[in-house]
Amino acid sequence: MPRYLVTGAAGFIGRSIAAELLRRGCSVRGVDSFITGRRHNLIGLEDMEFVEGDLSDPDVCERVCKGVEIVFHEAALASVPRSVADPASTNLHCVTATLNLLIAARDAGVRRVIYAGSSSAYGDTPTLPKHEGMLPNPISPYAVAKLAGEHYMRAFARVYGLETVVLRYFNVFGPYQDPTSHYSGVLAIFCKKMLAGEQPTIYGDGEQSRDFTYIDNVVSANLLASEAPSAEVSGQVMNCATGARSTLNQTFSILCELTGYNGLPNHVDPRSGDIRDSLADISLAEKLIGYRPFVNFREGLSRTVDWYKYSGQ
Ligand code: UD2
Repeated sequence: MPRYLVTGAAGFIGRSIAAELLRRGCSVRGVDSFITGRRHNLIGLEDMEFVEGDLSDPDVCERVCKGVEIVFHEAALASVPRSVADPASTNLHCVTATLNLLIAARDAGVRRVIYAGSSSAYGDTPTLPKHEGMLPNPISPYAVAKLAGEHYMRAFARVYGLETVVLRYFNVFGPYQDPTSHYSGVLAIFCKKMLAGEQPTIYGDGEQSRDFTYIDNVVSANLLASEAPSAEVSGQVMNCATGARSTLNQTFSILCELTGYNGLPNHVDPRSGDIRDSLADISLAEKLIGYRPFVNFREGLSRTVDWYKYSGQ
């Protein structure tokens, strides 16, 4: 029986966690519905037991939790604009699916669930950096849905004694992120377009900022969260980020250097549901699990551009 379950294993973050677990010789089961996950992300994960299924179906949750000790719950419909266009689907695949998974995990005797939270929980408050003691203030249906999942994690820790850890991710990017949907993360879209010599679109003036976080940092945070003593981490919520921010305009300039693109961006109206600025205080994760981002933004961008260039994706 596999010891680890990764949900959303054909998605960008899930496949990256699964790959690292396999590299460490762990036995891993993955589940994905392929709503946003991609079959070719499973290439290289042949040693993983894979189940195709949708976590909004409780039977799928029951099946995949069987015999597992630790769950990395990465499956979600991750996009603010997608949730604005279709809040019910976001609720189904983020909230209902998470609740189903928690119930199945509890019933199967899973020891710990690590949950992919989102920095969107903080909303558009002016205070920077965002720290976990701040009152959540979600402004998009996506942010509400991801925050609801966090609350379920804490409630299941409290009420049923399931160990749960929430990592609030700040704009994760890197290899394997899907660049093909207009709901994709901005850096995946920009890398793909600019390498192809196509003009990227910036919503608004480009002065909005993000704490962009390279995937390897996020994978390491997950493994640390899985290994930390229960008394330190169970029921906790902690930021997972770089702890530095860049505006989209600055990011565009760096990408011009890295990709050789020499055009201008196309500025259009700001996007509905968007947050202006985002920056994390990462001291809690450092204290509780020893997390430190070891790949900075620029190095991460450079690796990401190289990956899109040479992988043909
Ligand atoms: C939110 C969360 C992030 C994660 C993500 C999942 C915040 C601060 N961050 O990311 O942690 O949960 O959702 O999807 O809430 N943009 C352009 N051009 C494009 C695409 C995007 O200008 O072609 C802009 C967009 O308007 C936004 C910024 O780039 O201001 C980042 O957008 P995104 O969709 O990559 O991520 P975001 O911040 O909604």
